[in-house]
Amino acid sequence: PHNPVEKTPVTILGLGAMGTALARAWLAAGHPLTVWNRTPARAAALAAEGARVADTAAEAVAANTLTVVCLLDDASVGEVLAGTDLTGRDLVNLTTGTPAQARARAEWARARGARYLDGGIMAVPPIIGVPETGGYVFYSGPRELFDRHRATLGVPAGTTYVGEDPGFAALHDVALLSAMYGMFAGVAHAFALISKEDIDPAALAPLLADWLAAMAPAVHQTADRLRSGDYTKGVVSSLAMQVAGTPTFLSTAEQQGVSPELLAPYFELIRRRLAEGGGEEDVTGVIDLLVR
Ligand code: FVH
Repeated sequence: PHNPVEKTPVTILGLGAMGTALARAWLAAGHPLTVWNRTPARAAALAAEGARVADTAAEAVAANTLTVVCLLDDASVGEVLAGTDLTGRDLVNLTTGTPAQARARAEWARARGARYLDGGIMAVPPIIGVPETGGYVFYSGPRELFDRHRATLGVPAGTTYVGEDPGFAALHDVALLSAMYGMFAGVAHAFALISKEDIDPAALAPLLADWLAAMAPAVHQTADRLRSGDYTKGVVSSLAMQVAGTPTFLSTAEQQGVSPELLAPYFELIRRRLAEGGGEEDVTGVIDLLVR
């Protein structure tokens, strides 16, 4: 068995932008590293930095107990691992996918004698290995397996364990990124509104950023209302008031020559909730309308 005072050897399959950043972080921290990539040229720089380059994925997996996979998508994971012997291996899959893909991949790995953790990376390559940037990875799967590799997995980025269900890391990843896209949509609309005016986007930017940061804690109230089932609890801005304000937003968009296509679907949902009697609630009831 591996001496615990030594750094755990790691195998990485996939040397794209993210796999290479992960590899560099482990190399820099002194972990013996074996790498493999479909296009071998991408391994050359890492070899010069001390990584051992395997000729095949099977050879790379055989080299170490811990294998980290960071490939394009779930289909490429299936292709790459198809010819490998996973018996007794600890497989950590950081490839982005759906919760269903993660659950199926966990079962697939278990059937081949491997132990499996799934991960969802909340970071971009330049902040991997730079702890103060706050990048982290969601992990799900067996708690004992996560605890065993926690120190090693914590080298490139922070770690947040979200449960035994192997699909939960992907679900948390997609949930946070979905919220991010909603924010990007609002930001796009805001910049579009000022685009034909003598307003410097750089002057609006800090106002927008501060406003979004001030609004962000509202997610805790939403969680509180969802848990209690009382969507009227502590409501300051009622749904009725908010729906009454929607013509102002739509008219302003029209006056500024801006399409309402990003805002309109949300307004449609809050109007529906109002029509169903949710006027004294806040906007939490929209969640019930979304869940099929
Ligand atoms: N880069 C980012 O900003 C995001 C941040 C959050 C997490 N994602 C996910 O990380 C996975 C890898 O992303 P990446 O940035 O490393 O992606 P690429 O640079 O495009 O590299 C893709 C690697 O996958 C290999 N590959 C693709 N298809 C196959 C295949 N059929 N068989 C074997 N390998 C394959 C590719 O190999 P090659 O093209 O160099 O031969 C790269 O190693 C991803 O899930 C993101 O969603 C990154």
